[in-house]
Amino acid sequence: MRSLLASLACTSLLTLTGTSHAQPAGKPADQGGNLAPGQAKGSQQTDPRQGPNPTGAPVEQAPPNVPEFKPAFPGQTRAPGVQTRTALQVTEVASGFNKPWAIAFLPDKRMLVTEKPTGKLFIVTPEGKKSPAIAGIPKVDGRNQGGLLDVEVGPDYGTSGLIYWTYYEPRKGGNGLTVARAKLVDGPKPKVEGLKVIFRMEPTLESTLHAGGRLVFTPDGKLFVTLGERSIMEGRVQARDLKSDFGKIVRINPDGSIPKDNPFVGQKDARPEIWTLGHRNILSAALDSKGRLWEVEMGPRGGDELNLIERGKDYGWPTIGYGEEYSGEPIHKTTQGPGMEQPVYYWDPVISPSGMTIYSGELFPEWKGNFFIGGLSSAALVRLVLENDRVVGEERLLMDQKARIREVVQGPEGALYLLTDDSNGKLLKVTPR
Ligand SMILES: [Ca+2]
Repeated sequence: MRSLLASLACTSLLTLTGTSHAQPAGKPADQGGNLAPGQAKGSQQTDPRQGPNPTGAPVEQAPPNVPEFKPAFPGQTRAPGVQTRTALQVTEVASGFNKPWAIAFLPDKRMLVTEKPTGKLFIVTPEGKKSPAIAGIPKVDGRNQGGLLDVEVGPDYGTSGLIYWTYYEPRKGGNGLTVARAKLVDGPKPKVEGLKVIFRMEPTLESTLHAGGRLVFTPDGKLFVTLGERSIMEGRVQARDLKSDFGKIVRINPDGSIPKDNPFVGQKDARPEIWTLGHRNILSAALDSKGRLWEVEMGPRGGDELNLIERGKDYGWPTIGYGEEYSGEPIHKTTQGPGMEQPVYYWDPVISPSGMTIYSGELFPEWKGNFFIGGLSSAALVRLVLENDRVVGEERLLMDQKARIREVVQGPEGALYLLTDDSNGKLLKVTPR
């Protein structure tokens, strides 16, 4: 383990990033127009969990890609900038991962870490020692955004030994996102056995893009799987089609069966696993302290979105949104539509979100309840402060690392663990200095 030079106070970080958003903390901000409805100016300061915020201008100062699209409500984008007061220590736990994608903690504090293109899964000790690749993981289609993606430790791991993972599966006629589970057999040469595929995204289509692939277990023992719409037009047009899994969040039981209380069970021409529809590509998803599911989805140019996920709802892609094609061509006629949900927040320009955790630890009391999102193109750890389900503050952390952040997970002791998206990807740990 070695400490990086970059163990800096966040206030210093902000001045070192080279972006123009830094503003002295404590300066009264003229951001009243950005407060959510019903919030009095300055009311945030009464909440001891969150300290003095907002403090400054929005962290995003670049011009929007789609200026003609306006927010649906104040504070839906460019929330006031906030600054973490705790000085941060960034420690490199391990490196040498080829485009690592996900971390999951075993009960003994070792970590499972996936490598996207190679399809390899490792066990990593808290000291950074890496096991040989776990044997028995099926072959993945590792091109582009496919490969071995998320991994989770089953809720009954203590008795069953079951782990769960997502991958782009090579299939006859194309490929698709698949979820498997198996028993982890620990030891010097770890392996999995008793493998069972519990879910296959349908239909099969040939695309190496927009895989989705995050897994989230709920306290009541269900499993959410986030699914992309494959990017190519043939897939995109299915994002609001209930006959297709593309662009959906699905909810299954851990054995792959379908919960009877899913919203579209029994509906003609609808797949019973679907929980919500109208998504583009979801690589960030997490539960809050109330057990509610939130996701941040990769949007088009100018259209990354934070959404609160509610049973059976339609999140509008590709009909509504705030972005445009990367070519500059329009996608949406409008940002709002009947029966379609508004994002709680959006980014224009985008952050390229991947990985997400809602902080519940004790190591950073000022971060309680805050959202942390990995930023790929933004090369930042994005922190959001929410009140009453509205974003009231945004911060970009660790920009001095100049790394694409693929994953953020809270460790058992309350530290944040990150993966950087690189052919020499690093496993980093963030603690108070
Ligand atoms: Ca949407």
